[in-house]
This record gives sequence, structure tokens and C-alpha cells, in this order.
Amino acid sequence: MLGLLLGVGCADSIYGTSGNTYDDQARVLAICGEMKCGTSNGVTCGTCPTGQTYCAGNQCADVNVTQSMVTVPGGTLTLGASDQSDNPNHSVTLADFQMDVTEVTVSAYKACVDATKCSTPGNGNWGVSGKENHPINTVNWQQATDFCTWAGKRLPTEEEWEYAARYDDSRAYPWRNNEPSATLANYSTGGTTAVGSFPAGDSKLGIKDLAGNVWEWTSTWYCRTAPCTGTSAYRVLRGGSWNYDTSYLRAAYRFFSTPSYSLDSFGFRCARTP
Ligand SMILES: [Ca+2]
Repeated sequence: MLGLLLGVGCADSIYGTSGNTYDDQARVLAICGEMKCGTSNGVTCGTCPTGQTYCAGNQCADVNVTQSMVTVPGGTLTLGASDQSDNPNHSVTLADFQMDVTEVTVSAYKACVDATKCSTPGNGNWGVSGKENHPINTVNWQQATDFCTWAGKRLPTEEEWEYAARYDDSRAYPWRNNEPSATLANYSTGGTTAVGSFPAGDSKLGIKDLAGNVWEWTSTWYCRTAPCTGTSAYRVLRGGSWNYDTSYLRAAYRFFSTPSYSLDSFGFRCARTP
């Protein structure tokens, strides 16, 4: 197909602006591949339709789901902890991946509900005036998965989550090794806070609220000893939350739940393979 298109018209028009529709299409196909939007080698790879003016990962998305991501460099890192029976020290090697800088907010989740791609969450921050920039909570695993899929992303694996939080020195907490305090994370408080309210507790890569605020669903099935493969009855959550104490904030701590269950301390963020 591509070869046929490239064969149509004058060769020099492929890289020019002759207006030859066939050649232009071929050029875009050759350079852009599956990209729906964004630019590649100076070529505009598509224009998103009305209502999807945000280009997320070179795929079109609703403008309201704009969430900054950071690239987590791949490499080898020691995860787990010697005193964590279900997560003993072990080495992982991961390729580059991307993580949302913040937990998914109420306003971002609302865009997915409005688009009829996500179901309404349970009682919590949903629909509460003034909490639009708080994390969406009281969501189950499927709701978290549906949102990430809609946004052109996916849930992180638990290894990716821990790797991002402990990058690049296997630190105990996202901010390194000093004990948690009220300026570093939201824990043992009365409720969620707006995402990114504890910049002193950011990870080395600037990822916010990995410790505290809301627990974060991962794509990994819980098993008794990490690293896990296969399936089970539970999915892993990470990071502690506003209504749990400091012991749950450690990046090596594993929590788990029946996927259909939701609490007002359960939220998520999304990841993506570049
Ligand atoms: Ca969190």
C-alpha cells in the first residue's frame, strides 16, 4: 500500500508541498506511523477531533485529562526490604517507562465519566465542590483501569511503581530515607489533599504523592512473595494514604485488595510505555 502510494506522482513532491494528496498521505504514513497527533521530523501527524484537543502520547485525548508524565529511566534497582516478608530484597531490571506526575484528579476522572468511558465512583471526593484537584477516590481496580485505557495509558505494575518511588538509589521513601513528617506526605490526617501539596516529599524524578494521600492501584496480582507473576484474588496497591500511619508509607510496603472493592483511600495514577 505504502509503496503504491509513493509511486504516485512526482518524486520530488513527496518532500515538497505540491498538494499531491497521495504523496502527502504516503509521507505522513511513512513518518508518523500510528501517531494520531503531534509532530515527527517536522511533519504534523494529524489533528485531533473537536473535544480531543490534547495530544497524549501521540494519541488524541480529552483536554481535561491533561496530566504531566515523567520518563523513568530504565535500569536495574534493588526493590523490597529485608524486614518485609512479602517483599524481600530483590533486583529488578526495567525498560524506560512513563508515570503520571500526580495521582489522577477528580476533574480528570470526570472527563472520562462525561465521555461515558468511566463509571461513577463511590462516595468520596466525587462531586464535592472545591475538591476538583484532589485525587479521585473510592474507585475500584476496573474503574482505575478504564480511566487509564481511555487516556491512552495503563496502570503501572507494582514493580514500576516501587522502582519510580525508589529511583535511583533504592531509597526507603520517595524523598529518600528520613522518617515521614507532616511536610513530606499526607498520612494520619482527616482526608485527602489537593495533588502535589507536599513538594518536599516528591520523588527524585519529581513524582508527587507517591507516599500518602491515596493508595494507588497497580496492574499486578498480589502474591505472597514479590516479585509476582500469574493471577490471584487480589490486586496490589501501593503508597499508604491519608488515613493510614507512617508504617504504610514505605515504598516497599505492599497492600492488596479484591479488585471490585473500593475505599475512600483508594485512588491511582497511570503509566505508559514510551
Ligand atoms: Ca499516593
